[in-house]
Amino acid sequence: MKLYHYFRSSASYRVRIALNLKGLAYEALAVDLRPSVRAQRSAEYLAINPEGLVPVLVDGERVFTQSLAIVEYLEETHPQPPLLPRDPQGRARVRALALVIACEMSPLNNSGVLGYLKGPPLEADESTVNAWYAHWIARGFDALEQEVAGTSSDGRHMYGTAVTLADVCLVPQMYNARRYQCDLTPYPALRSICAHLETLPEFARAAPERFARGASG
Ligand SMILES: N[C@@H](CCC(=O)N[C@@H](CS)C(=O)NCC(=O)O)C(=O)O
Repeated sequence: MKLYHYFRSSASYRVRIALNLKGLAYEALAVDLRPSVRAQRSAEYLAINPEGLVPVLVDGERVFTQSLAIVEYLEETHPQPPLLPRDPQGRARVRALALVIACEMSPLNNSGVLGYLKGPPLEADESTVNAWYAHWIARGFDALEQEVAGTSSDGRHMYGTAVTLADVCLVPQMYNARRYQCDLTPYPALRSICAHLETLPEFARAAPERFARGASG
């Protein structure tokens, strides 16, 4: 398999974690999202993904876009270890936790949105952009901190006692929140879940630092 990704992209980070959890080898192909490069808008890349976004997973002749669709594709084609509970209620709960991050937080703070805030016609200054970022992080994490009190069974996972799709989404979002220096002190439960997950080799091997420009991968 091939993964088009960017080291700091949280959506790419999710897929890297899922590939590792499923024990799948992949070739990582960097798409440079830096504003000075914008490789995601090149004709070559748009021919692969007209959405102009990373990640993209290529499995044989098939091209898959959208990180959660990719993770669910991996779940269906490689069911072990499962990233969703067996029962429909549990599956709905885990998907809801994941979607708080993937739909309510991440899309408001992704590089394209932040770039639009900074550029014409809005031209928001750095403190305004940071306030925007922190607002959406707080709104999502406030909710999740309360929700995991009812869904985590061990204080080490978002749901139950095993890694799920919700955990795959949490770690990249926490990474980004730390990068933007958001105040995470109100979220002790999320921080302790994240600290545990980051000790797992499948998460550690997916970390942005492993793929930063100049890193060996
Ligand atoms: N909903 C998409 C979001 C993908 C996304 O926003 N990717 C960002 C990086 S995290 C990107 O490619 N940004 C480039 C751009 O907006 O031009 C997913 O989950 O895959």
